[in-house]
Amino acid sequence: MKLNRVLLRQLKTIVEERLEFYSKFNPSPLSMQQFTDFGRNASNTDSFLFLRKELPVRLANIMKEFHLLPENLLHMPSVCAVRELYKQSFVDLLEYEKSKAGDSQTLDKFTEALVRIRNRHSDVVMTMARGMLELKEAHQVNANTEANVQYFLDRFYMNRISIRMLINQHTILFGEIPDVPNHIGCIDPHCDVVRVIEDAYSNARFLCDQYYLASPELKIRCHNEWEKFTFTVKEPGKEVEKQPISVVYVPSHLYHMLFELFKNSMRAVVEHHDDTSEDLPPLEVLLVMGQEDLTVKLSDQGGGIPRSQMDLLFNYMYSTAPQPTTSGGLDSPPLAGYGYGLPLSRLYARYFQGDLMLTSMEGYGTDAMIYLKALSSEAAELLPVYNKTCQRQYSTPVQTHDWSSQMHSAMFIRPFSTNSLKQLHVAQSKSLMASAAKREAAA
Ligand code: P4A
Repeated sequence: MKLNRVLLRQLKTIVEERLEFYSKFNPSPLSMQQFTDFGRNASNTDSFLFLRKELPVRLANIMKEFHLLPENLLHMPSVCAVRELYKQSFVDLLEYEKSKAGDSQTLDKFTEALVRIRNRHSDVVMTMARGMLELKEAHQVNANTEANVQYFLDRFYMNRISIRMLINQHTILFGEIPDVPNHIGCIDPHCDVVRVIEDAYSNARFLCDQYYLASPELKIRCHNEWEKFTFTVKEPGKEVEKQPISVVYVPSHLYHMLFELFKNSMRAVVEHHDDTSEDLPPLEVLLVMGQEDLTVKLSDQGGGIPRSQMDLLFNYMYSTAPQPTTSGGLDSPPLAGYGYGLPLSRLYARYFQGDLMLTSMEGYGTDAMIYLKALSSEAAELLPVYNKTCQRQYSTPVQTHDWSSQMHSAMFIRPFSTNSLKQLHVAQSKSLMASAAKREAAA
């Protein structure tokens, strides 16, 4: 017995042993408030000491979870490539396990290593999407595999969002790039929500105009329930200057969600009204600050989608369509990206305990809701944990037959072609964001 264990131990490489070790820890979620407190007070060394443990823990937790995926998916070249990246980054971080913390050379090297890791992983979403394509081409994908992939990718991308958040905070606070004034790392403690809405709208509108030669207007309404609770003395007859609705948040995350929703709404509206010369019905945003939630509702009259097809919009397997071979031609729809806009946007919302939901009325239009926590102390990271409960998820079959049904599951029938889901330019969004940033810097 004892000999056996010794042999086993020797067979394992050091990396596998460390992976095992770190995967046994739960990730430590931070709240938005902790991020800002930490960002204001912590030293480079404090941050180093936290991250040299927390990053390996988060990496190890998701690397272990890869093993629960169906065997045939694990053999896809793109999935193998991604796992190699993760292993490499994990090894890179092991170098700092025992290094002396106060040493400024170590701190600089650590920050550089984080930048390298961030760059190494920049294409992971695309590579994993390619892995899904490889799987679809090589194998028949059944409902269980599809459900496992959905479950895994939500957790995998959430883990990735969280790791990038930690790396961004550290490198912005302690690296070479100058900080944005009044921001704490990538967090804006007074993120002006209307500004982000207008920014996302105008960039989506630019793409829409370019592609469809038309775009719907935007109407924004705000309601600040909080104003009732702030005891400012209002002099009669005098205009009380309203504070813009703001929240402690990562503006780029909010932008990402809104940009995605605006593109979808614009597309639906323009395509639904393309046979008439009537004015397009405007998009309507209602922004409400409550005591617990900050809610953004985006309503369009784009014709809506049937209830049965709602889940497909968030389905990774379904949204992964092969790139049309004609792409790049003048008449072809703009590069579709991989169509992960909605599921990823929902993860961004959920990451800090918010959510993103769609409700549609087929024949009329769609309402999209973004919920954010109004209080930074309640906006804690939502992180996947590798444990028994999660392991059970992968082995539980999706279909339980305790309700009568003629169809097995609407989810796994493909009622409309993926080609009908043309998307607006995702590829251009990066350059747009870059030019928006430049404009902001120049202003
Ligand atoms: N109706 N409503 C929406 C779409 C259609 C819609 C749609 C045909 C479907 C796919 C798509 C973009 C739009 C909407 C707002 C949304 C989501 C869907 O937020 O009006 O591309 C994937």
